[in-house]
Amino acid sequence: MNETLLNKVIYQIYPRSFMDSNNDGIGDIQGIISKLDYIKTLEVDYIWLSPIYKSPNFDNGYDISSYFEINEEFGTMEDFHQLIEESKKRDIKIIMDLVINHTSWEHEWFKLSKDINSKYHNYYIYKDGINKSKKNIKGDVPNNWTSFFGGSAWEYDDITSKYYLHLFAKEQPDLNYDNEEVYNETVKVIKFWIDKGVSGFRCDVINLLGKTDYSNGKFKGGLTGYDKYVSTHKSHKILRRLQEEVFGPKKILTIGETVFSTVKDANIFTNKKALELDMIFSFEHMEIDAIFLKWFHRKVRFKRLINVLAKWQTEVKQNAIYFENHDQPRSISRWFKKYDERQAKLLGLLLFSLKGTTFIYQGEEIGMTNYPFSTFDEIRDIESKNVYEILTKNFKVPKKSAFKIIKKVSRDNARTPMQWENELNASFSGAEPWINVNKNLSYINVLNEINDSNSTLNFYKKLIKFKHENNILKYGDFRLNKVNNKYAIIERIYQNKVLGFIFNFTGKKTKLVLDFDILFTTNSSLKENKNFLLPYEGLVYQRKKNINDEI
Ligand code: TEU
Ligand code: CA
Repeated sequence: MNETLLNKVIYQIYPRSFMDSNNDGIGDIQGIISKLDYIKTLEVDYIWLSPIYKSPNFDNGYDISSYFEINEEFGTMEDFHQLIEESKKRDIKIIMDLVINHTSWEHEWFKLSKDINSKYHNYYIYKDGINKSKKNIKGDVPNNWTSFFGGSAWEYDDITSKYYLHLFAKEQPDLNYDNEEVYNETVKVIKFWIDKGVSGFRCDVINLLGKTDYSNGKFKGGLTGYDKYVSTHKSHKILRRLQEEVFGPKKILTIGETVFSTVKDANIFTNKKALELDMIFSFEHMEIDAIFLKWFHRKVRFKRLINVLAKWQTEVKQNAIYFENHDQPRSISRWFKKYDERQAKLLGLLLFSLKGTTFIYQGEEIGMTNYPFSTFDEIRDIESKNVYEILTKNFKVPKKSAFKIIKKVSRDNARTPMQWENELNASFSGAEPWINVNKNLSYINVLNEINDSNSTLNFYKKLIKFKHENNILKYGDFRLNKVNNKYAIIERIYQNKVLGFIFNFTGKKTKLVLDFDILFTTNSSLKENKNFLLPYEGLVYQRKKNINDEI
């Protein structure tokens, strides 16, 4: 366990949607710099930037066409240097997104790879169709693997007459880590950014790097072939090597995005004796509202959510705690229904009650919600578009129903512009933004909340401060004292002291019998001798002894 990380807070920025400095409707680096003072008021320790590298943006930067250049829309390398400098002045460290499972199909390597005699051909994964047919006939693909974005993971290439592998969009060909040269290129990329002053990397789908072999794979969670490429021994080996040779010596923080990982995997990735990654993002708590595939929703049960969180808390030593990021719908819309400030604070308290490094996604701290999409034209995300196409074309789902499925879960829900002020485009940009601003900007915005002492924003600031200062919150063991679909009591225990959190997930006032010291609640107007919980109220208490008492 890396104890220094246990009270750290990381703020994720999706640069495209954070702040636009030059009024072209797209967020950029100067925009981020202009908001560093705001971020400083949150007192977070790190900023994680979603990709800012050169990219044709099929997947908004997760398709990189040059690892050594800044996406022009976001600014220049100069701007990036300035960001590093200005962040340093404010004692905030920068974490970059490292996307090395795949490149863009516009990357120079991929272009050159089309020449089968070039060394770059072996940078990617080209295979013949099973019938070695030159045509992309249905069923002729090299194996049964499917893409995370729907459909086959293989795309036929006319120039080479072969198929290439893409676990994500066809515009994102997978790199071949059986080739030592690819590993070496990756090391160069990482070192380049470390030299620029970057303190850490959030490693995109990092447990998919090593593919065992290219035969047919098994089916799970909507994906075929997962057993051949999810958390394989090859991926573990590559990660241990990167840790030993690159990250470790420079004390670089690594957070792995590890799809389909189990608690067992997590303990392998973060095992101190053979360290691969400092911590990982797990997905299990993101699946509590899904039936089989994330597109098919089931009713949210808080008991299920808390139990999954509890499992990770008790079985994994080093956790990366998050409820939101650029891939997930907004938690408040997802786990509750309509926006309610009390619920935003309740979820904030739940997030901070957990042991580990806490991640906040831009806008989460002000309670931003899903976007009320009304037409398909408003959708920008490649995943949503691909899945819509598959649903309507392959499965003949009526357009209206397909849209209904997509709009709830679309990643675009998290990607609408940051709501700064109740002004044109939420003061994100003077021009029409690349994606619509949420209509609730008039009451959910930073400026409003700065001025309201009882706001979600001010509550988050309090939580971050609490996280930094309270040792029980930092070191304390996790214990689930009570849970059902209406309430939960989480306790953290350290040196015979107990810090407890009570959550009321219901809209009903509830009687409370508690004779411990109440530290604070989600409702700022706390009265002493509190003997009830308000609707959606969360409460923090502390007690000294009898740590085994039930409440
Ligand atoms: O995401 C990986 C991933 O598998 C999912 O989170 C994905 O977004 C989707 O939910 C699958 O149904 C990472 C990035 O966070 C994401 O933005 C990229 O699109 C993806 O990798 C490819 O680089
Ligand atoms: Ca801009």
